[in-house]
Amino acid sequence: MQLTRVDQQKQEAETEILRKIAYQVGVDAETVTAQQAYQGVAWTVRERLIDAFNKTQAYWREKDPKFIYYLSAEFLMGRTLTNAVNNLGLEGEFGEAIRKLGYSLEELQSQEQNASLGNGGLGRLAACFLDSIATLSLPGWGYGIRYRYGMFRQGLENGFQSESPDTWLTNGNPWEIPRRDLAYKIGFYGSVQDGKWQPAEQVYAVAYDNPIPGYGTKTVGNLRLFDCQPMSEFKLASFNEGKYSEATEDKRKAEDISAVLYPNDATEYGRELRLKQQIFFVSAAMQDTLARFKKTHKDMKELPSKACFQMNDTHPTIGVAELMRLLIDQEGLQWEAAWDITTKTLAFTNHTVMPEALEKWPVAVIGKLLPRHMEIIEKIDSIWIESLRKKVTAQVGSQSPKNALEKVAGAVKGALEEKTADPVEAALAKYSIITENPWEKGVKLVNMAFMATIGSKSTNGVAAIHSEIIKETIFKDFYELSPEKFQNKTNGVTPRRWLAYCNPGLSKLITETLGSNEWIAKTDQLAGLRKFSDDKAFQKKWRSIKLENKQRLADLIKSRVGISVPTNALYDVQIKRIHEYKRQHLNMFSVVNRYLNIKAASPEERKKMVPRVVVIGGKAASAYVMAKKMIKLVTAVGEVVNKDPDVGDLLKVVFLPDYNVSLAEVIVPGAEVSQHISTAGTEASGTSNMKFQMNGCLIIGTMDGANIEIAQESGKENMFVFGVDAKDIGRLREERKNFKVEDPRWNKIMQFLTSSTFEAGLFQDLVDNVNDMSKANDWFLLGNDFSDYLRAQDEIDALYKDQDAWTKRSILYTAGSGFFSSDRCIDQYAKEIWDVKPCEVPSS
Ligand code: 26Y
Repeated sequence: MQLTRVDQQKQEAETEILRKIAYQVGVDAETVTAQQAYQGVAWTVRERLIDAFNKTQAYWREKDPKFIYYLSAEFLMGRTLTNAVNNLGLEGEFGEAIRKLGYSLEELQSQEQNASLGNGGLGRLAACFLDSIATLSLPGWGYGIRYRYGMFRQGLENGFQSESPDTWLTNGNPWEIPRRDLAYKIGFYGSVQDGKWQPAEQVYAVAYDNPIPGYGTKTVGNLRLFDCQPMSEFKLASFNEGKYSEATEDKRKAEDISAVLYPNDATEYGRELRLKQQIFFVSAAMQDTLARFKKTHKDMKELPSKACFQMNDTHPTIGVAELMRLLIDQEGLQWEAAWDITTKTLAFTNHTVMPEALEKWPVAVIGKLLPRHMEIIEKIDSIWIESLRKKVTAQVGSQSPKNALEKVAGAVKGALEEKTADPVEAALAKYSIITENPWEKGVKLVNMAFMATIGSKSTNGVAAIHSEIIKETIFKDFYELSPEKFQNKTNGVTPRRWLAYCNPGLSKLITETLGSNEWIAKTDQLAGLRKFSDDKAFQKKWRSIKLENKQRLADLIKSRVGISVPTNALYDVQIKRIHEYKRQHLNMFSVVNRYLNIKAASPEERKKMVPRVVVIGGKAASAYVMAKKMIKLVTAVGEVVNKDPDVGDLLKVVFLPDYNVSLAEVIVPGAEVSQHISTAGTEASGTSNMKFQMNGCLIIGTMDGANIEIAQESGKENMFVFGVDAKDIGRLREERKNFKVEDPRWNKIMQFLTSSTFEAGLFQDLVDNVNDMSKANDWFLLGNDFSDYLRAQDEIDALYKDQDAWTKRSILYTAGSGFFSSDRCIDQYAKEIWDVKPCEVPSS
């Protein structure tokens, strides 16, 4: 019998997988475990990936297009199997073979370790960006660190967070290609003589390529991660002398560099290690890029037409000095030429206005670890300040100095008003990269964000409001000088992972309804769902898919924390890093309020209440005491509520430990309302809000970050908006000292949290922080937003009683989410910052 082409492909896939199971995994197909089957399938998919990867890279070498290099300390990739199978269009071929082994793709995928090489939003954004860069066939690579241990694993001990190492590489990693022959030298310490740096220590950065398949294209991009290795593995002489630890000391020290993400910076060694990591991957990335560039180009001046480095927050910004060093010291360029190239090749994204996250390295630390870079930074700073001084002087001329100075920058005006003795110098100091530490006299710091802005062609924020805020605050003076450099690029998320693959039920319904699956690459088409939002039959289908997803989430909760949650309750979710500005404690105050209401209600009244399951997930930074206390708040309140027979199924409070990408892929589709309740002006953008929106989950939120644009796209009237306005925050913070929350419910909650229900004093500090203005100032304004938040919560309950009205809104959320595809975002970066154009391998 003649086999059809499809059958033939299926058979080939099966044969390949069985070979892998036999010879790579080394087991019998009859007795294969889920992990072994996963390995067999993954190593097979890897080959398909590499075929397409090699073709793409060869094509790009031939065409020599301009590349974008995305420099990021974080890449929160999650799992690869499903994404690779689907993006490569292999589900048909592989599905049957997997079933024959006795498994489903989902079961095999659950065997894969998450690649958690990131903390949160910024790292996941980088991962979504790689997906879109490949999908749009843009020549581009990501560059980062191959951390041996990713984001710590979170457990619970007595309701408190516990941390253990993330040993994600223990089963091997089928998704990477080690390039042991591709290693770059990275130097540290030493001295500079005659402008030449002699490092006292050197390590190797060894490349590992991680192919990134685009969707609906043959393009497979690359994430190149570097592993740190010593120059010499082993000192045999030391070993023979019986100095065993000395024999391997270099290896251990080198391996520290790529060991963990953000080593604790409480010690000097830790701080140095962080800076070592930064120069490590940035230098390797730049050396790698220049080496490729030089194969086909002689003149370094062409670099800006062939490469753009996007620096993801301040972590890679030592790159400004590194590119200058490479161009001057290695390539022999003059300062001016090198500066011209650098400022045309680099671009910078800011992701936060939180002062503690804006890196400032002590001059002493950089000077010791990277003496040549420090020299370069000092020169950049002095030339920069000199150029400003010239502008000021030129403008002073015959005019009154005050007016002339005002033209140069608002900062001068401030200095004049403050009646500073020398307003020009005072104003110029505000622009300086090197500043004195306000908390430690005599200690000088390098402001990395300032250096990045000065050394880049563009600086962008990540949501409309955030991009405005940075122009008015941290970069105010720079914005006034060069407004044309400042841009907004509202974040986006990949609709493949965050809708098509994580929510197959909804995805199928959308495809059927719109008549094709084109929406997966053209999310604008989701707007076509609007006209079905009132259609009762469609609403019913929409709801039944939500119910299935809620069941999946309920099963997950049961298996992870042993709590049974009813599926007829409203699923209310807040998942993100735990932080005071994100206000998980405000959420818990409302939970306590709900609990007290249930307790006080009659049986009749209870019947009218809408049952709620509140799910909170997220990790607290290991040194962040208050965030850890907030986790305890969730678990402790949960314990009281969940076992109270008066409450029954009316309220369940769940803390899901070890929140990560693959957990989010189950939580997001199952959520009905999600919370994005940061103090206005503090959350740069948020990206989980977009994922929830895509999956038709309603949002309760403040007018902060991308919530504002989500409200524009899906209708503000459809969002549960509350809270004070970002523009009032400054004033309200000043008025806090005399502020008192008048709402009686607030006091009841504060009393409850400090009552004997909990261990004596357990939440006193948390309560004092927001409630005792003699001790603290409620910096994140929970008191100001409290009553309005509860009002919005009541609106949620009321609407849920009308399931048709609720479902209509849910549909309108998905219909309005098209703008938040990372494809749209990356298209804007490519056109408005990078000047990089698609270059797709032609179909052969
Ligand atoms: C160096 C250290 C202090 C540090 C480590 C991690 C500083 C910052 C970060 C990470 C920041 C981050 O994840 N920011 C988030 O970026 C997202 C993507 O743009 C935004 O959506 C989100 O609002 C922002 O908090």
